[in-house]
Amino acid sequence: MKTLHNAHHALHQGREEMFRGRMVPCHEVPARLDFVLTELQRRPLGALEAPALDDAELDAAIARVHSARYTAFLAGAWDEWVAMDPANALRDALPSVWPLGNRHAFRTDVLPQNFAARLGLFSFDSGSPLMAGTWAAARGGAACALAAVREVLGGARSAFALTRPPGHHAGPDFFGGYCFLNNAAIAAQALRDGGKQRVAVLDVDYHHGNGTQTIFYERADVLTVSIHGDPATEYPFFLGHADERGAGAGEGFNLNLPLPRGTNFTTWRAALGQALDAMAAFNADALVVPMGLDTFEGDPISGFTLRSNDYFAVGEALAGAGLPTVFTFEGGYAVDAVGTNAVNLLEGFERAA
Ligand code: Q9C
Ligand code: ZN
Repeated sequence: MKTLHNAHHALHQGREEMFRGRMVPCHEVPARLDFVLTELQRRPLGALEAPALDDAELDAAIARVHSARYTAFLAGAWDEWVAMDPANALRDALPSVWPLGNRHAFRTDVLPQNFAARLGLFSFDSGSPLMAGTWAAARGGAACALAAVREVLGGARSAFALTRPPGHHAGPDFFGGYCFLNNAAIAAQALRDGGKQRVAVLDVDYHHGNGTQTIFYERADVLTVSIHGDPATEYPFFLGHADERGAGAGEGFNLNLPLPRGTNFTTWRAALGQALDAMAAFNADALVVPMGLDTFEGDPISGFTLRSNDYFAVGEALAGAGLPTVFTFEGGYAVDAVGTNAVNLLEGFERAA
């Protein structure tokens, strides 16, 4: 399995995130990726490559998933932030005002001139700082997802897009949950555009993949499945319930498997079995796995109790689907274990593939 890693990831390096009324150090730190890369050097699964960033195809692939006004916002965000106040050059940008949803009558069709307002328009939380290098880092991540898709379309059984910031909370026109561009959705769409007929996305991050769900909610050609902490108590709270089954043509093509905080591997593994059954019934011809390692017992912001050895079995079970598979790196905040856990999963996959 080839790994496509993002050489630009450390350009995105938030200082603090808002958490319950105070600023706390960011959980989503560059060392997360470095630990995975180091472990992959110690236990190689295949070549490690850093895809180039300047590619017109890349912008086209991003535009298949994200709106033009959102990517234009991201591309110019830092300059506008600093233009608001030169002192902002020393601060990360965080939103603090939101238009909320349709039922609140706030308008989202008129683009505000005020940049702080636009930060709110294009986000859903205040935990995702944006800084000078965010756009370049996020775009570098999309490049990894796209290069991983090219590997698989070229006949490889699997490929790994090792990138941060993560992606699965980002929607068509919003960031949040530490995510800016939805790498897994970009990969799924690129697989469709590359000739795969039915693509499944199986999200194993602790948090519901709300962005991916929203992107594909009304489509029958991409099955979205997510196993996650129950949104009744867990982030992102406002999406991820079991009764969200898709809409319109996409009805029946979204499956949420929420599990209570505290869930152990035996129960989690049973949910994975359900997810794999749904995928088999869908008859997918390609698979994208948004791979979060925050299901780990030692994760500081999550609540499942998977152990490092369990990830071998997760990888083996995923390989059992027998599909060309793209992995994207998502959450996992027990930083010194994230390399071991990620490579355990991928090695389990490789052994069984
Ligand atoms: N105390 C991903 O795993 N903050 N994003 C929750 C919990 C947001 C997680 C605070 C967590 C986002 C990609
Ligand atoms: Zn997560």
